[in-house]
Amino acid sequence: MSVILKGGTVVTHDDSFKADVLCEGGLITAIGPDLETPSGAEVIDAGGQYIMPGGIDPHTHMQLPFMGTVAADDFFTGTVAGLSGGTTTIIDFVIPDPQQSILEAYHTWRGWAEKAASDYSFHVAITWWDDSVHKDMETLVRDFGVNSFKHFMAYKNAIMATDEIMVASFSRCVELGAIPTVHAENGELVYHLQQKMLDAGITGPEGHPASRPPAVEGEAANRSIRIAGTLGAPLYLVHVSTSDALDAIRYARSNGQRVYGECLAGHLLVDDSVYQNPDFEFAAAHVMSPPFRPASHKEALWKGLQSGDLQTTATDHCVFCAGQKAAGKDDFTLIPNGTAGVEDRMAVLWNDGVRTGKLTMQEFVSVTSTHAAQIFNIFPRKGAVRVGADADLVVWDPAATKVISAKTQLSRGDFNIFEGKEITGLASHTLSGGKVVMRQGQMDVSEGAGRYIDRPAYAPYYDAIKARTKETAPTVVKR
Ligand code: URQ
Ligand code: ZN
Ligand code: ZN
Repeated sequence: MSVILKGGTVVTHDDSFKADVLCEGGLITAIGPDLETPSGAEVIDAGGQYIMPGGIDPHTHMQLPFMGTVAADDFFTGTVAGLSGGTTTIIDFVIPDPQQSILEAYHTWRGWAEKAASDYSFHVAITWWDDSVHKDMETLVRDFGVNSFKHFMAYKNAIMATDEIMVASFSRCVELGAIPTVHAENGELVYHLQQKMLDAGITGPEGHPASRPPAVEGEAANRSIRIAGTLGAPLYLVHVSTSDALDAIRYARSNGQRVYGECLAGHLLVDDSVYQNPDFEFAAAHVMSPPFRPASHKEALWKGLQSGDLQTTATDHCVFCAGQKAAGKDDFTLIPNGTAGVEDRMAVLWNDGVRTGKLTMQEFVSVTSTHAAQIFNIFPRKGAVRVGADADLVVWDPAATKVISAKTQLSRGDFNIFEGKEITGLASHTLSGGKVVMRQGQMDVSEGAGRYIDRPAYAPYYDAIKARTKETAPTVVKR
């Protein structure tokens, strides 16, 4: 199957130039002016449009069992939603229960993801610690292409990683050439403030942001950064939502510490006024952690993207419908935490970022695709428009318009945090593995077409392994 994109402008993280792009056998095979069209190839007229690397969303939770229920989008519906908006790879999360083998949990999630319509990979959460976790982390790095381990500093009495766990796990990451990542909220403070709210009779969704003020994120961000710095570990902070956490990241980076920050499309556009809405369903639909913040934090996050102190954008796509959110009708701490976004991330970032002049087109490519590929060590296989890279591409029509609505979304969710937003600039075509999977909004997808993407560890580990066993590092691709 060959596809040729004709007459477009290629936009990468550091360049833009007019060229045709030829895709054969799932890879990009030629880039250049006036390419010849192979017989039988599908021709896409990209005139007046941009050809960019397919989006990478480094933070999703498809069909996550959480807070007594299961997220509504599974690996098929969630990846189809992503493909419709130009996202061609997701990095989801294996989240073992405390005391559960992390290898066993990994294989469970691999089973769930077999139905994915696009490529996918997994961060693995460290929610407990003993010698078996220490050992299994090496197996995951060496044999299964995991190079990132997540630590939830929130969710006390559930999956919260204590300082003890983080010190042990971050140290292990250094040995293995892996990167630790954190959900930075002080879980003890959250728990304490939640109890205070409930004792004061505050049971509605407005109690959610009140129990997780910016300082709760700022403290945890600083603590995790200092732990990583002390241990010589890199660090990736997921869903940075406050200027408090951004300041900690900026300070660390200005001192040469290898710290990365991610922000969510939701936190860039939505503020905490949503929790004051008297309608429970509306306010509860916005309950996610960290919560949406006062507008000043949104502005700080945009500046973080512009300054380069935040490197990636994601969605934390974790969908719960009204019937599931109702579990917290009388107690906000029981509302399943999570919102959607994988479908709209790139469009809202283009509309509010590129069209406003906050981001150049190249910066848009960086924060929606290339930086995630580079940080998680799958560049230039992903996140690039290069000969030899996977043919995961989005053809972007800067003039196309739509109004975002839950009524027309592909996600199984029954709510959209960007409801009613008028957008200019959309994916007109998405290619996944060289196959056109979306044409002008029409999906052409297959369950199970997605592949698991190995993410090799970083050099020091392989040097040690090679020295020990004289074997070469596993190939990056298990096709
Ligand atoms: O904390 C997370 O990232 C997961 C559990 C999704 N839920 C959320 O509110 N962010
Ligand atoms: Zn989180
Ligand atoms: Zn998450």
